[in-house]
Amino acid sequence: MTTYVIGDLQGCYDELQALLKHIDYQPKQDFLWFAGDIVNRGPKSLECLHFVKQLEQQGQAKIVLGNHDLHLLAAYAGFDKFLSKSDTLQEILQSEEAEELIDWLRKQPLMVKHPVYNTVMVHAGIPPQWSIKAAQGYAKEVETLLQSEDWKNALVNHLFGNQPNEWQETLSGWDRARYILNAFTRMRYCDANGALEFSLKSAPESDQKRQEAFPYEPWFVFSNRKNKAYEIFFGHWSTLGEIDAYQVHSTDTGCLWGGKLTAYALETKQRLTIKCSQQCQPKKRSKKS
Ligand SMILES: [Mn+2]
Repeated sequence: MTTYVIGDLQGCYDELQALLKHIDYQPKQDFLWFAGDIVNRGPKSLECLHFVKQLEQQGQAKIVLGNHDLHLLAAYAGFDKFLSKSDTLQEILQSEEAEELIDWLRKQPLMVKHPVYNTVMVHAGIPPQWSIKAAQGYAKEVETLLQSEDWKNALVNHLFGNQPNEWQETLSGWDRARYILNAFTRMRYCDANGALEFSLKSAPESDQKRQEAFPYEPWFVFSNRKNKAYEIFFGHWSTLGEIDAYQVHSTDTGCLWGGKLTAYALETKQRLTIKCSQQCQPKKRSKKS
């Protein structure tokens, strides 16, 4: 039995099937963790969402919500003004299954913890000042909002936005929820206190770039990080490359952009990848997300 953590699919269904074949996936024995961003930009979001939902409902997979998954929920809830030309969500929104898919999706967690290992998965990251125990509680606060009857109002009117970008335990109401959701699903760079920086997207591949970004650093590099006792798996950062250091593991290896799709085997600590075809790339190649 192997547990594989699979990086951002973003509608790359054929690549997912090729990856599962490559790793000799055994549906009755193996368990899959999906790091979020199941949908959008790629050509087969409906197939990806349907496939992952089915596995999750059969108890063979877990997923965490990514920013693109939340974007789909918002689009369904009537947030049309945020639908852009690069979105490929119409097929889901117009599908007969839409209501069922959306109702399942909004009940998925922001963080998953392994039942045995000290291992967790989130879409983007966990701020340095949060312990894993605290993070679990914060995740639950926002999951409760998304699972409530009033979820459409929460998403459309309150949960999107870049502020506040700094965390204080005393934050309350929608401000508190917004920071929590942004940290779990959108964070790349922050400062030592967890102040989020949203405009930086590239990888800090050189010392010069790191200096330019100061005081912001990739969320996982801070030496005083309070969640280091756990291995953290995350996606979201397609330009970062393969990181297995700092007790974190990146899984978004840019399949959507013609890079690779990753499955990381928890038990053997092996990274398994396939090269992705040009087919999954968005037609009009715009900025990476
Ligand atoms: Mn993402």
